[in-house]
Amino acid sequence: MSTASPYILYGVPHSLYTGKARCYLRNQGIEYVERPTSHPDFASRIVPLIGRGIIPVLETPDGEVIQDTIDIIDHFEQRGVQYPAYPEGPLQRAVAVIIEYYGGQAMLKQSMHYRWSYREQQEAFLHHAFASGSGADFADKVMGRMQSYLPRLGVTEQSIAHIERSYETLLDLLEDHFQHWPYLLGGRPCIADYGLIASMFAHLGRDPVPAQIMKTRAPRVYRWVERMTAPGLDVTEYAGCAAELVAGDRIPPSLEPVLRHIAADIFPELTDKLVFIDAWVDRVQPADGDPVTDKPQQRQLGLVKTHYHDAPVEVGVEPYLLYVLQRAVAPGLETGQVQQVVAKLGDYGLGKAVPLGGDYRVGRQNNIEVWQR
Ligand SMILES: N[C@@H](CCC(=O)N[C@@H](CS)C(=O)NCC(=O)O)C(=O)O
Repeated sequence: MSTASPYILYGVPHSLYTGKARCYLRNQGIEYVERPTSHPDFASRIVPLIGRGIIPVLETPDGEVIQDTIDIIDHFEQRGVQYPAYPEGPLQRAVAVIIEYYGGQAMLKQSMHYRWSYREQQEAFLHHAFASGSGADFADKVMGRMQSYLPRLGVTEQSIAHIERSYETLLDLLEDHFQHWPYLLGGRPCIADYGLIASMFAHLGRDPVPAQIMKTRAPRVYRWVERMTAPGLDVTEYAGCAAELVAGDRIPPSLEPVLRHIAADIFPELTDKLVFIDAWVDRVQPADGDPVTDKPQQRQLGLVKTHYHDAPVEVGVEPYLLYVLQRAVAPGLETGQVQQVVAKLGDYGLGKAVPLGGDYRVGRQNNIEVWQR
């Protein structure tokens, strides 16, 4: 047993983003302890440091406090890990980051819909989860707030049928993929798996209604969820599969339909959001280092009218999406290589998922998203 103080992960079992960080820690074999948000240190010490009530938060043995799943993962990537999360091949990297965006941002439609539109059927399960963190009275308040987010995520009467069809299609396509590979890009997890697991564990793989659909419709997908939450690589049924990504920067053929499905799901909404952010920056002209919103707990710049499949929706625009997607282009790639990657993404309808150009980026300072000019 090691005596050094381990990493501390503040989070809760039913939190989408805590799941992403937890899977990473477990898959990499990093020693950590998890503390719930009800731990006295969270309110007294961590929240004041982070500047907003948000999870997960990682505290390192040196006392550094890090919020955001990307920054948590990058903290370990920079120090070297057993299974590096970012593919070295530029196409695989771009695909992986786009899948990360899909699982962690775009799929909030699916995950929040199944969690809150079926609240009645899941009340005991959800109430238990939310009360464990914050007590019964507070649980009702938090649950009401979470449920109130649905319209701004694009979950409406008109879009719900599309959201459910999308979840079922994704399950069918992934079920086929996992016949061939234990992870999205081959024999070990990468940032694509950590992004997709965000929605696929805490909400869709765990809440009673969507988990039942997953288990009955797509057993191999459920096994991947189990695999992602297990320590190390849990790949017993893939004997002979090396713990490597597919060689030669290739995309596994069984993943290609998944990528086309993602394209059909994220456009035109993503483009409309990017245009909205461009226009906002043009109008407001934020300075380098300015926080992206006035208040740290506020995530959205405004609402944009767009479509989810053929349903009209009006959705909140989070600059954070740029923080995620800007990473699709590997650092140091030359223009020609970037163009090649974008052209190949175009084969899947994903060419416009990589935000290029513009005289600004979204970075992070002191655990808050800021504009970079
Ligand atoms: N970009 C953040 C998102 C974290 C996040 O949204 N966490 C949720 C729980 S899963 C939260 O703390 N929400 C608090 C709230 O909305 O009030 C990350 O990747 O860590």
